[in-house]
Amino acid sequence: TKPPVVVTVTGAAGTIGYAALFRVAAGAMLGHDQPVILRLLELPAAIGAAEGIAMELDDCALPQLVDVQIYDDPRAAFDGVNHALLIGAKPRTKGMERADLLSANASIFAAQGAVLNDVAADDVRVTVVGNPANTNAAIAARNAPDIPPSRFSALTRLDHNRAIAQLSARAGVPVTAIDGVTIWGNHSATQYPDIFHARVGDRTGAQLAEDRTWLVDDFIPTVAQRGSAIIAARGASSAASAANGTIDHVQDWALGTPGDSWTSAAIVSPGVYGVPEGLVCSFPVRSNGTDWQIVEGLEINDFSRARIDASVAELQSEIAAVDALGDA
Ligand code: NAX
Repeated sequence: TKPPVVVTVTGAAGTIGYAALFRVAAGAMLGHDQPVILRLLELPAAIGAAEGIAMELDDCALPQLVDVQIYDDPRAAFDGVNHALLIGAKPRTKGMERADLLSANASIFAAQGAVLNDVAADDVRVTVVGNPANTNAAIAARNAPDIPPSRFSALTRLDHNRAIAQLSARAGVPVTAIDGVTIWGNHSATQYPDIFHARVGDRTGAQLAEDRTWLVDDFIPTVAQRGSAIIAARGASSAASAANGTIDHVQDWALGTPGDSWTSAAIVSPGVYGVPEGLVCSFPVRSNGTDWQIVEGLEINDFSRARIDASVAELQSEIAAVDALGDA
């Protein structure tokens, strides 16, 4: 059997953590032949809840789950970690300014990046889910000078999956008949779901995009504002679908994307597609099982360019706000 992989989940007792842990432990993320050691990192106030989750994980008697360990100390939780799922973050509370949210999270992710730099496994891969996810990932990466920036990513796979689901409904084709969708930019309302390179059954995304009213007034806002629609309907933010996106993201990263198909992930920009180097921006990506590779050479039309630029401008303003506050 393979040696176990260490997966550390922060915010493990939160709603996304709870939805993710059981599937990770059951082999949905790294494969059913891959033993896993789960490390749950939580704030001291949620350690009791994490202990309850560990009891439930025990009670599943899962064959691939080697051990469950609970921590409130990041240094211990990240020691030797292979996959860090950074889900825990400070939520935006009533009356909180966006700058305060950025600042509070910048402190958390700067500290976690520095600790990962010191104690993580040499092959560590980091997936940031906690919001503002892109900027949190950028902050973590720049506080981890010994870890290649390519090992840091932020989740836009939920947005990607939402776009596929909307296209499937629109075109009346199964999700498996859809490929070549891209989420560009920030995991926020400015994100741009690009279908111009997509294949949707026996049609192309470009053909569907000829209906500009649908594209502009329906498809793009439905995908970009899906999180708010879920909150309005459910009274709570996306949890199981966010956990599912996280698992899809890590699975593709660790096991590789199939064939020529691509997915979306926010990664540190090497300065392509007009995205300044160092920003953590969502791109079309493939994985060879080790690294994400940006799909290069896609033609970006004016419609797409304006929307990508707007989301990139938001990413720049987030980093500028963090820098102005001097927290990270
Ligand atoms: P919850 O509030 O249910 O859980 C968060 C958990 O994190 C809590 O248990 C808290 O104790 C813990 N925590 C906070 N700071 C921590 C720290 N410094 N170290 C360890 N644990 C810490 O939130 P949940 O609904 O699970 O959402 C988690 C994060 O995901 C939020 O920031 C949320 O905005 C973000 N999301 C990101 C998505 C994405 O696609 N990138 C989509 C879903 C979600 O909105």
